[in-house]
Amino acid sequence: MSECRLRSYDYRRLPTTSVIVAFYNEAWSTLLRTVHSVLETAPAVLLKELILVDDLSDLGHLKAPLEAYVSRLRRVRLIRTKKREGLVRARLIGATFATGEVLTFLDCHCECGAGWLEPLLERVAQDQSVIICPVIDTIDWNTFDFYMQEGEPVIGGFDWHLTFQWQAVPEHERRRWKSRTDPIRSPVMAGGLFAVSKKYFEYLGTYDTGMEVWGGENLELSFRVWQCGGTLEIHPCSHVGHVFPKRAPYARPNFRQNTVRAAEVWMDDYKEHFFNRNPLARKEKYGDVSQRKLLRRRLNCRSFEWYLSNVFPELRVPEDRPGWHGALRSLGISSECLDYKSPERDPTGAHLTLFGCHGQGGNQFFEYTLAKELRFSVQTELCVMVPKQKNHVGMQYCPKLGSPAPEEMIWHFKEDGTVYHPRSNMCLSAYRTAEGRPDVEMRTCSPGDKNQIWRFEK
Ligand code: LR7
Ligand code: MN
Repeated sequence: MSECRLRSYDYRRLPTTSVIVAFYNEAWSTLLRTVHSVLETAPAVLLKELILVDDLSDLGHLKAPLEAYVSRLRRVRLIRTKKREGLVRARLIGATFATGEVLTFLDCHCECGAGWLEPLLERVAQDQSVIICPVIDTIDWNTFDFYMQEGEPVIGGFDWHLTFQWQAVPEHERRRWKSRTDPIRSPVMAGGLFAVSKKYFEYLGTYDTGMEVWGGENLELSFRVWQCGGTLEIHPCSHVGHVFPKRAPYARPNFRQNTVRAAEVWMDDYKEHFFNRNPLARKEKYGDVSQRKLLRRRLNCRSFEWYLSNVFPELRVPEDRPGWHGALRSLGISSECLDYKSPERDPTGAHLTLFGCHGQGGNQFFEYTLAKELRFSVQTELCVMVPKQKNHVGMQYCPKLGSPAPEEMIWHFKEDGTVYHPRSNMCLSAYRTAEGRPDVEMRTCSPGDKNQIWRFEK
């Protein structure tokens, strides 16, 4: 943004930083591109060192060749872990070698935009309790084209499945700004790219070292900083590109376990909404979190309820009334449950079908609300509906928070298990297509027809 280019920084007033990059089996080119882009963009007076942490990679080029290469670079240190630590502990090991006042974490396949570092350091200097992230631009994994986020950046959010997602800046946040270059508050961070005062990071309890390999730590740190009195922001004047690979280069088996640890420590009773949607998470062995709970008490942190109403009011809290949420099993074709098919998976645009009940929530989790909607909420809130003059079943964005649902989205889920749609005067029915595939459509209600009986099950 032109406003960003006009800003100038007094380096003598900015804190120094150590950039920490943990990596596991990264390609030579992307790793080195990250290193050189930091060295070329970070002002030498601000960059104490760049710490590379090899998390026990086994690729040959990361052994002697990498060591020889970085030994020629000033300010770059290469540290190797003795066992596979996972990104959380690998980053923390890197941090123990940091001599800068601010820790700046990056993934190992990044390219820093001109002037990315100064706004981050300036923000930490202004307020020690801010965790500040750059805008994350996309580097295409295939062509390595750089896609810059133009204009207003997106911020971090999540749904009740606890999957991270980007979202638009809400109106109340925009009203808070004085200029387009103000930092933007974000409910959560993507995870990999941020700067934080070393002292404050330690005060906050760094990371949950019980988290393995990949995943969950970004939500955990985000909840923690907000609930324990700090702030999480994105600086619109700081841009860093990140390669979003087509496929993860390593297995990520601990994702769910890590997420459960975050939920157990920070979400209070709201964690139930997550567990309802992810029954496997409820059964997950997540280890000991007593130290993290102790930390939460010691820092006198706020409740998740406070977080929801003050930091993320856009997130609708589900009702999840007993007996009115879960998988919707058909009595007629009893192996089958109502199943959401994303636009990528269903080019017909119906988005709703039957699929073998798998008991794992996800695409089969629906919620019947007091407002008589049938809601599906992965990423966005979708409501089951019947388009005017049609007997097919579809999905559409639910009404905005606080607005009533239009007639097309109103259902009477009766005690006898029929799901009646008053607007069309028809009932939700299971049936088999000509090819014998189970599917759903709207049909005239016929009492006693098992194909029109549905049961919520956990
Ligand atoms: O066992 C491991 N040891 C490591 O050192 C596993 C990974 N790592 C390193 C890895 O080499 C990389 O440098 O840790 C870093 C992150 O791993 P990625 O790049 O495979 O993760 P990602 O980019 O797919 O995932 C995002 O979510 C992760 C959740 O654990 C981390 O927070 C990542 O840092 C994070 N990346 C970003 O925020 C960049 C923007 C992506 C988005 C959205
Ligand atoms: Mn990454």
